[in-house]
Amino acid sequence: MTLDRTLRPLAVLGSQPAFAEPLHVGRPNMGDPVRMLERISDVIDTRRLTNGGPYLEEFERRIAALAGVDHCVAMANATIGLEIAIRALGMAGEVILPSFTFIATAHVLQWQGITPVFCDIGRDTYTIDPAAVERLITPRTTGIIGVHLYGQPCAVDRLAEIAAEHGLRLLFDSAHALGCSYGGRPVGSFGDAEVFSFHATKFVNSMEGGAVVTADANLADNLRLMRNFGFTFYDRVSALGINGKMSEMSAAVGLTNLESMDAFISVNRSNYERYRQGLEGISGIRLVVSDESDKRNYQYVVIDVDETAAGLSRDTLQAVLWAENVLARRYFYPGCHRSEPYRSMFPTGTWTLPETERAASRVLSLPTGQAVDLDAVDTICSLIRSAVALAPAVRSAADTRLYREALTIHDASQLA
Ligand code: T4K
Repeated sequence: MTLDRTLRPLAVLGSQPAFAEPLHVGRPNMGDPVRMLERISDVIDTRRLTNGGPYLEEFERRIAALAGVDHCVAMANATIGLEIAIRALGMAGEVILPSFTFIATAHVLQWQGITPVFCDIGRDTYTIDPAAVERLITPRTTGIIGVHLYGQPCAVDRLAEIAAEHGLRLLFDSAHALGCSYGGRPVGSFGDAEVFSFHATKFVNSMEGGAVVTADANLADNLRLMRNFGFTFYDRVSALGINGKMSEMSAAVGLTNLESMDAFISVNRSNYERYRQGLEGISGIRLVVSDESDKRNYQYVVIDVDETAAGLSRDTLQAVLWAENVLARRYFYPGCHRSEPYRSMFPTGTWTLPETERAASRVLSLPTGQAVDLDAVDTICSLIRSAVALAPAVRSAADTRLYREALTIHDASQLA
């Protein structure tokens, strides 16, 4: 394949946007529509809507098998899954987690009165730095939450050693890492438990949904109890619980989408490869490469923008793309520690997170998945190539009305 390296006119410089309709990061993938409708219609016919049911049970069996563990407890979403897992594991006091993650990873602690202790990430891995974890352990620490960011597993072995040495619980936020593996072992089989997300924006979705997977039978029993108000029988409540249940409709959708998981990965991988080729040689633009020695789902295509080498900042590049209707996202800017309530709770200088700050100012997620074809990827790459080639003009357009309009087309606050 010969790549088209010709430059494109840019909307921020007065041309028409390259795409008439927005291209999103997180547009849902959908499995076989016939199977999907059959199952949805079955849910309606049987009137088995929630509180357990055949689709939920089958979904749990399939996810447990994928994760290589005996137990899967499906949840309404990953956020409630994390909350319930944290409580079931008895975490309290302080828990160490990366700041460079989606805000839910921090909120699930704070929501339960547990102090989140923000840890830095590795420069190349974007995942929690085990050496930094060790420095943050205090007598109040009860656990560590690692996040397999962008589907790249954390240093699970080292984290397990640290957890064992200090008697800490180890939980993984695996929202991005379904179908990935580490050292040949599936993600889902590490730590005390792991939590998947099946939110609409995840590459396998159940519309809203999550699941806690674990090898520990007692923990699984506890998770099931907590997920359903603590009920052990019709009118017998045996423990404190909440409502974390996944509905049958979600399970039916999740199950159908799961059947297309390999097809979704294959689309993601083709897009990722095409981005890799199309972005090659653009000064200051580096594709965050998936470590392919293990299984990956290629759900996130992320670039790192070196402002000095590219001649334009990550935020300027994002504005250029938004003006073209390419809604690239800054996952995960600005880092949890710079978001409320944490920004106000902790005085400036509490955290030393140089790699987090660096990553948060440089990364940009690009659209992929079923809704993005290779031609669209080619166009996006050529827009990025053109923005870098025309960087002086793009920068000087930054003060013009056109440019400001580009910033406000969608949600200016996203770009603040
Ligand atoms: N831990 C980590 C590391 C996570 O990334 C997440 C969630 C969680 C925990 C918690 O998992 P859940 O409790 O959600 O199961 C989105 C998602 O809401 C969130 O689930 C996800 N991470 C995060 C990375 O992204 P937003 O606010 O950035 O998404 P939003 O609504 O802007 O959607 C992105 C784009 O996707 C939209 O511009 C349009 C498109 N879209 C979205 C939805 C929901 C559609 O085309 N259809 C849709 O139904 O948070």
